[in-house]
Amino acid sequence: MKPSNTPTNRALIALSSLLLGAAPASAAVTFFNGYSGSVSEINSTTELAYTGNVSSTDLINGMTPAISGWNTTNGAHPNELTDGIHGQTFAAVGNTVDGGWTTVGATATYTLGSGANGLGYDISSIQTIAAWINVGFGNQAWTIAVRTLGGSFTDLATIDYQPLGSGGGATQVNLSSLNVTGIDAIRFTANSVNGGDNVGAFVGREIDVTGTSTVPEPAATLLGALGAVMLLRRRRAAIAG
Ligand SMILES: [Ca+2]
Ligand SMILES: [Ca+2]
Repeated sequence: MKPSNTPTNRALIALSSLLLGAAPASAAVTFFNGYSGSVSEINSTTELAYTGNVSSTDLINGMTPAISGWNTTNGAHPNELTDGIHGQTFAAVGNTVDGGWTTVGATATYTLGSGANGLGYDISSIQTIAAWINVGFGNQAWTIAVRTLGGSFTDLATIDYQPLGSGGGATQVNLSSLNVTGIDAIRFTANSVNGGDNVGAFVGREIDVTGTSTVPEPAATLLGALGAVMLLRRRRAAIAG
């Protein structure tokens, strides 16, 4: 946990924000079901500020998610969330929405499969970027759920980051040092932003999920090896005796 995200610091930040009348500087992130991690966030009034932060090599890059509820007006599509680029401003690309335009409750589910070791995947970090030129569409709020291999979806965390108010700009939230292991799918559900104005929607530009195939627990492997050594010793002792 970074010092800036301690409960005390968060409380102080929230208090100073209230006193100054400014938008909250911190993303509100809540972890569920024993999951934990570190949280950091940045925001800018410049729509394309985080163009260079997008990954094109993360675990879900290039994936086509199972989707429900998205707004696909003006070329918007949730596939933009995993295309490896941030996307341009509306007017620069023929009045096209170069991102995933949410509705409240819209979902994108990425199926990872069982991985190289048949044990699913460990997820170490998640980065979400939202951006738009105005109307608070650069704010973001998500519920993230993961499915353990052979199990069902359980909530990992909720993100609520709305520092832009009804203005333009970009937000980026990073969850890191996550203790997610053995999952075969991850689901993002869009929640309401902007106090419900603009139908509670925002424009996600990219979701990057970093992880690796789950490997067997080193402790279990070590215990297995120790057990084999003990067994050998007993057999040798029995033969010698
Ligand atoms: Ca994108
Ligand atoms: Ca990506």
